[in-house]
Amino acid sequence: MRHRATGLVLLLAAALAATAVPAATALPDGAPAPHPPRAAAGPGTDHAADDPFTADRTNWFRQDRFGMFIHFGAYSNLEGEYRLPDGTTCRDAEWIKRQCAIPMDAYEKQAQQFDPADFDAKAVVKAAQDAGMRYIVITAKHHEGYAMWPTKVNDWNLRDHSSFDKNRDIMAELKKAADDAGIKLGFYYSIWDWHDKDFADPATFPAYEKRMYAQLKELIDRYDPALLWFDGEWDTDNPHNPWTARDGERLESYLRGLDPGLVINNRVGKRRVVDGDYGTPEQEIPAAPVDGQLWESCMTLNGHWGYARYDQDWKSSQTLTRNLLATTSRSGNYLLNVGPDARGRIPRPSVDRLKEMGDWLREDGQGEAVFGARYAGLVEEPAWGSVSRKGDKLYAAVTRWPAAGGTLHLTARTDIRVKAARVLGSDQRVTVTEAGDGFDLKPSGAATNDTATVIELKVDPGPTARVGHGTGLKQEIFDNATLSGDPKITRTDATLNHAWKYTGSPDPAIPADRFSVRWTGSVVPRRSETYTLTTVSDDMARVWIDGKLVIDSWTPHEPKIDKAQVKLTAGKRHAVRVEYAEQTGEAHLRLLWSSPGQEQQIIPRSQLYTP
Ligand code: H79
Repeated sequence: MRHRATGLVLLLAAALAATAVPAATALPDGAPAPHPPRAAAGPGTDHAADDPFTADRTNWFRQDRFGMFIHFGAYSNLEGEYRLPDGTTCRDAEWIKRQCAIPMDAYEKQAQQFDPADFDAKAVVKAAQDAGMRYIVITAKHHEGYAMWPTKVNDWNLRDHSSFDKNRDIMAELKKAADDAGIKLGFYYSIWDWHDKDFADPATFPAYEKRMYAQLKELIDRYDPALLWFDGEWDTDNPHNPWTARDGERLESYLRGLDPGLVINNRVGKRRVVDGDYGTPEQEIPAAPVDGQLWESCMTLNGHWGYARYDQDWKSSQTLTRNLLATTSRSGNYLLNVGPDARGRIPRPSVDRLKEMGDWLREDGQGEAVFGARYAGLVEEPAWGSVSRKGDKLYAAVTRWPAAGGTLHLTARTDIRVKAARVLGSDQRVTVTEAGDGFDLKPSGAATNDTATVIELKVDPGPTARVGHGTGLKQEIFDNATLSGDPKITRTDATLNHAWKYTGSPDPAIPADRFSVRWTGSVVPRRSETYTLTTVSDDMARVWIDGKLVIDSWTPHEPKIDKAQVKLTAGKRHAVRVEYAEQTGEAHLRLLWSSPGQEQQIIPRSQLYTP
């Protein structure tokens, strides 16, 4: 049923496009276009927006590094505690409805009392700014389904179901305050919905999905968010969650049609490397840069996301700042959460810790180690702290300062020279000597603070050849899954950066299933180093460099990452051949590289040459 309905809508969209009527204006008032207005999906569609590692679109996200998460909803009104019929108290935070088995009518009744009159957008933005945070992501709707803006889609929202001032709109207030402060605003939106009666049943799910699209369009139209943070995409019951990767494809493409500038997290789909713009480790920090993806770790300040009156177990600002440094040094972002109380106030212990983080970041320019900085690459991560890189500077944030006369060793991953070294906020000298597999740093004085003392190293990262003038690889496309016979299409492909997903294919003449592609030519690195080649593929891929098979992932698979280490020479043309095959279902192929001196990215067009 559902697919038939989708087909009809597609036909309608095609008819509209054929008569050159802008789809957006032709739709009934308020009805969301179920497909992107710009291009109908189908053979020939490539859903890859760009390379998130290098795109202008994601530039702010890659530089800003530090954001504020805000968990605020009808659950906040309970402040984490619910009195059960037997007189005992059940505790949780944003999951309290589920974990304490609160009946819907009782939950709705308490939400009717919700009056966050003390929510002060300027104070929230100030807390973020004092922390050094550059963006804010607030729960527009959590799993409970309650909308924190005056949605027209239903009455289960802060204006229509609360004791709050009907003339206020906290999202509009926050947007205004954030804009005034130059801070970006994004929205968290849970796909999983415990309140909407149509959600759990696959037969009625399309009706829910239509309302979800309408709500997201409201959020985009009214508040122009920089980012959307989805959640609740996983397979689960109680209630059942029908969300599929196909639903994710449709939603992501709809949203990008509405606003091509959006940054979207990977939970828009099924939290895989091919979904959205970035990965979302939760309550953990990956030990190294994440393969094939930008990423952002979200974490709590105490043990809960939503306000929990009983939880006073706050992390120290020292721990939090070190977490931020570790995250940045692996090219990730840190999204640190606050949970306003029933009146809408951020708890004082949260504000205090955020302020202390900001104080550290502002002190002696230590924020240089974070903002605009990324994975060092040129050196190994030491046990005594973390190292980030910004241009020709390395920032070693030392958490274990050596005793007087002691040294800090750095292992070099490539041939670099240290030209100067200094401690931020101190006149002491840092002596640098080559030692073993790298060099030793010997500071002459004491640590400047207890959180992390930053040594700034000016380095010569070694020779890097100029940007090439390549135009891409030769691409041969076959209308079968086995690279058989003559290619149907032969052309030049600028980059191997493709997300054909379920509906797309390399060309309108190529079906969405059962096709294959071969790319040939040469790749020219800019540095003489050991490169890591990374493919993201579904269904099958293999890669040869200089005639040698280095990635062999020729067994049909779901979206998957494969890697190979290859020694390449700067300026030299290394023969490359990539083969790809799609049988049925989703189709993806990306080819990235990284090296000690080259940050992870899709291999750019300039470094690819046709045979
Ligand atoms: O919004 C925050 C969480 O509510 C949400 N994601 C972050 C950003 C989240 N949803 N699910 N999970 C996190 C993981 C699920 C954990 C569970 Fe449980 C363990 C669900 C049931 C047991 C945590 C503990 C929630 C209730 C009890």
